[in-house]
Amino acid sequence: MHVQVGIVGAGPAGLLLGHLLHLKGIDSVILESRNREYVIDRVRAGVLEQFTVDLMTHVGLGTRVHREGMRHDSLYLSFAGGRHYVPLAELTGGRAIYVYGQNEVVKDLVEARIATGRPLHYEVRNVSVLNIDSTRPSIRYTANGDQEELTCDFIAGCDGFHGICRPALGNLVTFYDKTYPFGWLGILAEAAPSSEALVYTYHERGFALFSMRSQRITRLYFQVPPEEDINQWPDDAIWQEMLTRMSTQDGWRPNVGCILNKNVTAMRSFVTEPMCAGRLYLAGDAAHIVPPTGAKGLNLAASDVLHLARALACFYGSGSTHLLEQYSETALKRVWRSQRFSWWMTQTLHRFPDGNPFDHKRQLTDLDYITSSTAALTSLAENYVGLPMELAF
Ligand code: RFL
Ligand code: PHB
Repeated sequence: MHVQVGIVGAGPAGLLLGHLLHLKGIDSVILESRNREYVIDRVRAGVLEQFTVDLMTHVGLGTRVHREGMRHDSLYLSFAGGRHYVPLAELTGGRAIYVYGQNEVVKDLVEARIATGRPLHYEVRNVSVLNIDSTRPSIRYTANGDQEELTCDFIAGCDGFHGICRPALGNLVTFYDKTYPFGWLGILAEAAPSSEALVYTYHERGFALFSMRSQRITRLYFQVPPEEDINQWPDDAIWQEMLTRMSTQDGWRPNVGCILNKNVTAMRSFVTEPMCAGRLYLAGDAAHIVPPTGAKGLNLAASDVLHLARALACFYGSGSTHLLEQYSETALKRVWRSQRFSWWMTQTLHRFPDGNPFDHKRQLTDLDYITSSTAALTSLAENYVGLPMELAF
């Protein structure tokens, strides 16, 4: 079997790419190693940039995010016991962020894919990519016990950080990597959000974050050692730590409720350069990882696939490969901007195990400066809501 674009991975990157290509009349097959419920149920991103919501709207996927998503025009930075208001929209000419879970994004994308009738295969095994340096690369895999080979004009590696596509790029790529000496313990709790905006906290016991998923579900995180065993954290101990780090002098604290889900995530910054070799193009977490402090990972997956869809549409429309040749450089500009911001948020808001009292004072001073300078606050706000991007493709 042959297809124009073979897509490995049905996370946000792979599904959105398939949708954009469909709108341009370009054929694709999406291959996913997990089952549909697993991909939808994974608790991951919660914050979408203005650009991502604009893109979803532009390509006909905006109905639910506008109806059920929560638009946030502001956030709080909390430190030294006080909450400081950051008016995101006011500082950025009306741009905002949206709280809309990755689960909901994936549901919307799966529904759109099914409506197109184009192939989306779950639970494929033993996936490998071959002949990427030729004009007929292929994907080999097993489905229902049968070995299959799909030849393609192009392959899109959208298979996340632990996928098989990045290793297939060979040794002509450079990896830029940074791991952090902490992770996040995250919970979903059945509790109404007690703040209308997200609260990012720097506390002497470490970072904490107040977020939400809906009017009745709160999403909370705090910094722990990277290898922390979640079983060492009974629910009562989690709430005690959350309340210790988050409660502020004005009496604000998160509402406590039944914990529905809890896990620990490691943190790293990682970039692959270039994001392609031959006819294999990476997009999303397959190419780069950001620590979640900047809320950028899914948004970068969206900007990557917009660039890639534009380049492939140009190729099929005019035969020109010039946008494909520029894909990596174009995508990496935004990737590095988001990397810098995510690293900056991470190092400003976390306690480092080797940090000393000087570092603590410096971080507090940094936060005090940011929240008292309109220039500094504007810089934070424009990076947090994300840079504008041309939507036409
Ligand atoms: P995904 O979502 O990992 O999807 C890759 C898919 O590929 C499949 N796969 C394979 N399929 C076929 N063959 C193989 N050999 C395969 N190997 C793997 C996988 O099963 C999977 O379905 O990558 P994608 O599409 O690039 O999307 C990236 C986002 O998932 C990720 O960046 C975000 O979740 C990051 N993130 C956040 N991003 C935001 O923009 N805003 C946020 O608020 C935000 N919060 C977060 C986050 C990530 C977090 N964790 C858990 C890392 C909060 C957290 C805690
Ligand atoms: C979330 O709601 O899961 C969330 C919010 C902000 C972040 C990361 C995750 O920076």
